[in-house]
Amino acid sequence: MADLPDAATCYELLARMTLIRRFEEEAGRQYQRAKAGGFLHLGIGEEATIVGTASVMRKEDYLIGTYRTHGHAIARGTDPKHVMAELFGRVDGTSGGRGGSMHIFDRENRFMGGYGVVGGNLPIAAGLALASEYRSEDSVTVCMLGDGASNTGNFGETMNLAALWKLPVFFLVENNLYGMGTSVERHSAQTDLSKKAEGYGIPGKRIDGMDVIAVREGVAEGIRLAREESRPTLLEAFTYRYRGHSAADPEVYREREEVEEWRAKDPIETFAKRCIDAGVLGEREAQEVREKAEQAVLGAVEFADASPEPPLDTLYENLYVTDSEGWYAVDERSPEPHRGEREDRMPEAARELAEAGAAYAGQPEEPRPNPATHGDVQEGVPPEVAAEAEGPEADDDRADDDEDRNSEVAAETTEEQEVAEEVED
Ligand SMILES: Cc1ncc(C[n+]2csc(CCOP(=O)(O)OP(=O)(O)O)c2C)c(N)n1
Ligand SMILES: [Mg+2]
Repeated sequence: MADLPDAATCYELLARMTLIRRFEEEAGRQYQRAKAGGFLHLGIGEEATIVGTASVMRKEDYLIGTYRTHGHAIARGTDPKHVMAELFGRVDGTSGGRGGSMHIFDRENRFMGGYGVVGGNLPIAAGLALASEYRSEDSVTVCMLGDGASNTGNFGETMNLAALWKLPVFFLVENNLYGMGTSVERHSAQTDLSKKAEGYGIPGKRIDGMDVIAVREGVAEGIRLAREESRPTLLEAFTYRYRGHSAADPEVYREREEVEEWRAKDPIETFAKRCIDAGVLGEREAQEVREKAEQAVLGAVEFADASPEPPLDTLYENLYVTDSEGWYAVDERSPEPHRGEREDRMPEAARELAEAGAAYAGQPEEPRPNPATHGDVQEGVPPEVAAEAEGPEADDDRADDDEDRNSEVAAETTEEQEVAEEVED
């Protein structure tokens, strides 16, 4: 067993794990009270893997995770108040209340999310690492993924490029033995997940993910290899979630005894006991850590409760569509399509539409213009800005143009429909 670090580090590790545990218990409670909406995935039991990893990262390193990442953000330094506000869907949330539990994000602390698509964070991790290299930055990207995510196509593709391009990235599989209700034996042909990336050139090892010190040691070495030698590696950390996959899991796939067996290895209790037995921490400090966590979490709930809901007329902010021509703010906010970067110049119509309660309220029935081929995307100037410059007559011309454009689109669509009907016949 690896040696304990100094007393201050032990205190911080215990405090951070305790805070995350208490935060998640409270998040579960608030979810039951319908304060938090959407889905809620708790990582209670997995704190040593999370905290051990974050504790050996530098400030400039990136961490990217899955949808079970309240603790990851807190471990990275995000104030629990902002994580709780995100769960409550409030403006002071880490994503302005737009993302909820699965999309915690904190650019400042380099916690890069928060992804609902299993394995979706892997290529992004490779991209972050590539960006660091491209900019000659010394930062490493730590990518955490579940056992289930190791079965996705993204896993193989990312491992291949990470090895091929020698990216400064490190992978940590949080193997909690299940992907939803399916055990590793039933979802992966190769059950030793540390071997799963070997064929791509990424060697792996297995560690005890319930032991915060073992996690620190393993991850520190992985980060060192990534930073100093540009060698991506993988660790498989064995851990366990005491709660169901999400808040709506009847847990018919595992026995109560199994959960109890893992609870006996609780990462927080075992670490606290070890520190006390070794004389590194006292009972008083262990108690202090619990009290501080309690205060912080109650403060977070109070803060989240007091934070306002996002205003109605911001409903369409930060929503974009992309196509081969570029990216655009959703054009339902006003009759004209707009480039995404001109979103702040949206006309008053946005508020009126939002208040009317429907995205298409007040919109003509006929097919809407395509942002890629019509509107300010082509003109290069938002209509309201162009109108100001050109004067009121120009506005009338534009209205005529719009009419022609709409009838052209309508005609095209009718032709398309006719062809489709013929094919069906
Ligand atoms: C691409 C994709 N497929 C399926 C799902 C549905 N899904 C959500 S969570 C999950 C299990 C993932 O398990 P694992 O990677 O082990 O993570 P854990 O939940 O155990 O932390 C699945 C299949 C999804 N979100 N995305
Ligand atoms: Mg899992």
